[in-house]
Amino acid sequence: MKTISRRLFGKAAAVSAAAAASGLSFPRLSFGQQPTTANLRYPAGFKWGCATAAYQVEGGARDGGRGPSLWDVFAHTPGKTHNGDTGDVSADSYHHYKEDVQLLKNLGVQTYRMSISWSRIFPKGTGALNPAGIDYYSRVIDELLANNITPYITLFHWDTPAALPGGWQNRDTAKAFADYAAFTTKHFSDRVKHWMTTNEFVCFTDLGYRDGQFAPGLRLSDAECNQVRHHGILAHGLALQAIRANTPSGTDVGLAEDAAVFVPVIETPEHVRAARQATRLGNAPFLTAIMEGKYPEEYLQQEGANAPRVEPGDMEAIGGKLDFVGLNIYDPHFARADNSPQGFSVIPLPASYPHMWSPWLNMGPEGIYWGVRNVTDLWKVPAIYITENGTSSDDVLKPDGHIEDVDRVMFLRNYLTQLHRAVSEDYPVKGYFLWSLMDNFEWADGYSKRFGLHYVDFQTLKRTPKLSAEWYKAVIAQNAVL
Ligand code: GBH
Repeated sequence: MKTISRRLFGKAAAVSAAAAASGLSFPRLSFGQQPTTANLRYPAGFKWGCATAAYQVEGGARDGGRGPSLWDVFAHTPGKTHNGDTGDVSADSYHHYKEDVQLLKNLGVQTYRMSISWSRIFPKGTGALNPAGIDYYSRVIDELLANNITPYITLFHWDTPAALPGGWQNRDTAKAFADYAAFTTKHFSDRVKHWMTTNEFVCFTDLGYRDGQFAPGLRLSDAECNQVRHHGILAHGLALQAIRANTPSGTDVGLAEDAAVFVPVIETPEHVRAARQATRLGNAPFLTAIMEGKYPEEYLQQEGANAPRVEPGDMEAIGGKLDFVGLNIYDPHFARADNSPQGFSVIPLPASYPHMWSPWLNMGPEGIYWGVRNVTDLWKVPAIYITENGTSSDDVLKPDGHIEDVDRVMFLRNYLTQLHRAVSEDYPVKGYFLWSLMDNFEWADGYSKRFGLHYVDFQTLKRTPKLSAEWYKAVIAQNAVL
């Protein structure tokens, strides 16, 4: 990767030449000249979008023949979610999808990342199809296309059909997922050209089966958890093969992964190398295995007898070539070079490290740049999308109807400024999906954390744009960070 593009270099040279001629070194642009944000313009054709996920926004949990998912079961189990909240109704996008497409249209986005609920298509995960579920997504897709919005669809955002025996402990679930992926992508292949297999392995494997904090709420051993992880990436690999076999050329397939992001503590070559190495090993069971078609030796050695059992053909499927890698970027880690055998250490964050309204959401705009850079430098991926980025905020709907989420705008402005650096250095970032279009069911946090550009009153289901929606609309219109 070039470290600085010719375009940027030319601009910098012109500015310093002008400064030299005038005998001034600062400021680079004097008052009344071109605004600085003009330097933060994105290239023509950059795709702006918003993201949501089926269980988080749809509601209609028992409507249209939908089968229950592990998240229905989990959320209905006392003590598992904040306040006992469930996705039964949520923002009720199942019934309000036309209104939601108008929210997208008003923002001016070119793309929308949504997910399909597996158990709306196959209520039991396998076997009998549910025509009403297919019809629902068909109408959503048509509505998007009629409004000039390109759908990017995730096939699995954690809502495993509850009827599948053993969930992700069972290798057959990976095969069932590939069958569902084959059917669904084939069925919609005339209208949908961009697919993501899975969203965030760690959240439906480790958090569900080892830490017990997400569905299905189990606390299994390391060996069992490694096997669940393997079934997760196997599902991705088998689905990738199935989609390739069932869709015409010109169909792009990727995934959406919250790869652990490592920022070098200081941007010097040794720490940059450390951050890259930390990225490779920190994502060993998931993205690294997928990008390299094998588990790193270091991971297998570390897990020893607990390492996953792998069958012949698994790693070939898992390592299948992707058209794009989707990165969900939130909180960063910091890596530094050291003399340990692995050559780096990860810095524990000081208690004073700033975070957003969700306590885990440490603020780290550089993470979006380094996430892109580390992944591209390690694996030479052809295209990257930021498939999620955004923040919760203590949004208050004031009597005048305004929600002034300046903290969300601050967060997004800084992340998009850092993403601009990646784009300027010619890293292959094609688009950005903001999480989220509207407030929704934030998993174990229920409705206590709002991530939307639109405020949802969960009693009346009224959507109200926040200040951040107004801001994002202006960013999209100008194709620049404002
Ligand atoms: C994404 O996960 C999800 O894809 C999306 O569905 C979700 O709504 C969005 O982020 C916002 O959270 O409770 O301290 O144990 C982001 C990665 C991994 C972040 C799990 C929260 C739990 C932290 N998430 N993590 S904690």
